[in-house]
Order: sequence, then structure tokens, then C-alpha cells
Amino acid sequence: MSSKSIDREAPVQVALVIHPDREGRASSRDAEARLEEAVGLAQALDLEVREMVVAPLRRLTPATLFGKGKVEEIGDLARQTEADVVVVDDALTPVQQRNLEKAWDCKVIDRTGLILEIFARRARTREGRLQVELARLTYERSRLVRTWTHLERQRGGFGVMGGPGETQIETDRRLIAEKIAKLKKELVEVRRTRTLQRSARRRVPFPTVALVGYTNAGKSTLFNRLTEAEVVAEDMLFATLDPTLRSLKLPDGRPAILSDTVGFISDLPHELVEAFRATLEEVREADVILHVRDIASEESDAQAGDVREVLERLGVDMDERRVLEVWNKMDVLAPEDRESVAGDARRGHPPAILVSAVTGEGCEALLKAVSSLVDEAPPVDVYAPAGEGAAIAWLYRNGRVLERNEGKDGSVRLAVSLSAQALGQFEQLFPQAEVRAH
Ligand SMILES: Nc1nc2c(ncn2[C@@H]2O[C@H](COP(=O)(O)OP(=O)(O)OP(=O)(O)O)[C@@H](O)[C@H]2O)c(=O)[nH]1
Ligand SMILES: [Mg+2]
Repeated sequence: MSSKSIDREAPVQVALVIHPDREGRASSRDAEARLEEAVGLAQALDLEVREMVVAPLRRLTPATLFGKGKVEEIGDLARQTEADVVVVDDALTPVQQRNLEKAWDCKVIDRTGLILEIFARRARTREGRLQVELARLTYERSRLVRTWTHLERQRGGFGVMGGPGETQIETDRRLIAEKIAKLKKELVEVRRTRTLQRSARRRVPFPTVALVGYTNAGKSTLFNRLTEAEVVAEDMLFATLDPTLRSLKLPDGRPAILSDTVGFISDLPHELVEAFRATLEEVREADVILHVRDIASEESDAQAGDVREVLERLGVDMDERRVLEVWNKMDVLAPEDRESVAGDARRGHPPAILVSAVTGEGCEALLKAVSSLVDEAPPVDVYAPAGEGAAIAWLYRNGRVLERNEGKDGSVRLAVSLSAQALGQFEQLFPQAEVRAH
């Protein structure tokens, strides 16, 4: 940090971004695209990226990740660019991080550290902040453990207890464990409130639709377009962190609830996935998942693969009757590419919907497709004995009644089309009514 700055705002830090290109890494992306993404992450932290390089890694050097020559080369570059921080777009062990900081005489941050830092800055709600803090501590704890085993190995396994390093680390571990326990307790409390809110919402039998996708794919822009809301949408990685909910009108006039969620990224630190598991319950429980993709990006396929992977890790059911791909940013496609992209979209299972959240093109077709997905439950026959007027009234309010027959004894038989949730709810509320397939 520059001491010359008298600004009250944090002074801009100059960064050098390095993407180590591990040979043979099982990845479908090219190194340049990964470097660019890392630069985007650094910029999301307001770092001024003055230089960026792909550094080929042929052999791993355990102490410093890079070989001696590369370490010096990067050190020179860091000096030339007057970098305050070098971003290494890979996972560094604490020892590597420390050694590199010494060699380069500046701060070093790795990919996980960078993403955790961005999340820490973006979290707005209390739950979001607690989750990020928990992820950060879990990450720190895992690093302490590693450092500790490393030290033990250094001491040659003499088994002498209480070396100075070890005591410090033991203390740190205990403190972190205590903080983690406290955070978890607070989170339980916050979540209890949110679960109550969610079950209140569940009482309204509207279908729920969740937006998921790679960061910067255009989820918030689409959310705003569909709900006429004003959620922050920015050309910045991880603009959205806390989930947002709004109601939405389907073309047939039925309301639905749309949720915008945190974006995903390749190699998302698993501590974060764990921490966000609860927030992403909105996704797990949604009736329809819209997987928003930036179809104009060269990395679109690789990004989609990453998103599916995270969703699977979260245990989200990716049933094709529930997940629709939304190919966004069609306005950016060159006119001559549109036809072939549209063809690819049609061949999907189910077909992908091509849209532009910015121009609104395709959004109507998207809503129709959503509507047909939540409409699939076939109609049922409901038999209500006499005196069950409340059940009948409920069905008229929450479903579409197709037929009505009244028995002489005052009983009523209705053929009614209901969403799956509404049906579940009806059966809970009115166990005395009889429901059969139509
Ligand atoms: N040209 C074009 N740009 C778009 C479109 N949709 C979104 N964008 C731009 O893409 C950038 C990212 O949009 P967001 O809506 O913030 O993306 P997001 O998926 O919510 O991103 P995170 O919250 O970071 O995960 C913004 O600069 C948008 O203006 C589109 O259809 N066409
Ligand atoms: Mg967003």
C-alpha cells in the first residue's frame, strides 16, 4: 500500500497477473482465456492490472511452484511494473506463497484467495457475510493443517512436543475452530429465519424458477428484463452474491417466482461451494432451472461444463424436464453465425432458447417454454364430500378447473389442472378430499 496516498479511499493497488499453464492439465480451455478470466477476477477486486502473462510450467518446483529462472523473470517484471501484488492463478501452498512473497518482495495471492476476497467484499446480507467468513476460515484452517504437517516433517519426526512454531499453530487452530463453531451457530439462526420465510412463500403455490450460470453470463440482466427489477448487473465477475427473488408473470397470466443467484466459475474453491450450499437451496428446490449461458463467448461450452459440475456437486437434480438452457447475448453474434447457433439450439434436449437480455429478443419464447414446463402435471379428479366448500374454493383459486359435477348428496367432483406443488399442498390441507388421475 502506498504511504503517499492521502485519499480516504483505499489506494489502487497495482497487480501483475500470472497464469501458470500446467502442461497436460485436463482442461478444455486455452491458457489465454484463463489468463483473461484471472485478470477479470483481479479487476473485480479493483486491482489495476498492469501486466499479465501466461507462464508455462513444465516441471513443478515444490518450494516455489515455478522454477528458479521463472521466479527471477517474474520478479523482474514485478519490479518493472511496480506491482504491489502478484496474482498467481492457481492454488499455492502456504509455503509457496511465503517463498514467492520473499522472492518478489510483494504480496502474493492465489486463485482461491482472490475469489474468497471478492466474495467477502460483495456479500451484502448477513447470511452472505457469515457464509463467506466461514469459507475463509475453513480455507485458512486447511492451510494451517498443511503447514503444521510440513513443520513436523521438517523436525524429522522426533516427536518433541511444543516447538515454538507448533504452539503458535496449535493456538491459531484452536482460535479458528472456536470462530468456526460460533459462525456456524449464527448461521443456523439466520437460516432458520430464512427457512420460515421460504415456507411462507411455499404456501403460495406458485412455480419457482431459478437462474444459474457462469459469472458474467447475464443472469441479473435477464432477471431485470423478465421482472422489470433493478438488480445490479455489471460487466464484472461475481456482481451478484446474495440471492434475489421477484415475482414474474407467465404468458398465460399465472405468476411465478424468479430467483437470481451467485455465478459460478471454474475451479470454484470447494469451501465456497460448501458455504453457499444453503443459499443455493433456492436452486435445488426450484421447479425450473434456467441455465444462462453467454453464447457469444469462446469459452461457452467449457463454462457450461463447469456450471453443470458445480450443480452436480451441490446435489441438484439436472433432470431435463426441469433444466432449460438459455443462450444469452445473441445480439453479440455476428449475423452470419446466428443461423448455425440457432440450429444448434434447436437440436438440444430440450431445445435451448436463444435470447438477448439486453434487447429483449427471445424473452417471450423463453417465458412460454417455462410456462409449458410448469404446466406439465396432467389434470386430476378431485372428489369432495358435502360440506367441503373450502377445498373447492381453494381449487378454484389455485388451479384451473376444467369440469364440475355436483352429486345429489352435496358432494362435488372437479377435474382440475394444478401445478405439482399446488397438488401436494392441497393434499396436505384437505386430506378428506379424494384425488385420482383424470
Ligand atoms: N450484449 C449483451 N450484453 C449482455 C447481455 N446480457 C448481459 N450482458 C452484459 O453482460 C455483463 C454481465 O451481466 P450480468 O447480468 O451482471 O451477469 P451475471 O450473470 O448476473 O453475473 P454475476 O452476477 O457476476 O454472476 C453486463 O455488462 C451486461 O450488460 C446480452 O444479452 N447482450
Ligand atoms: Mg449477477
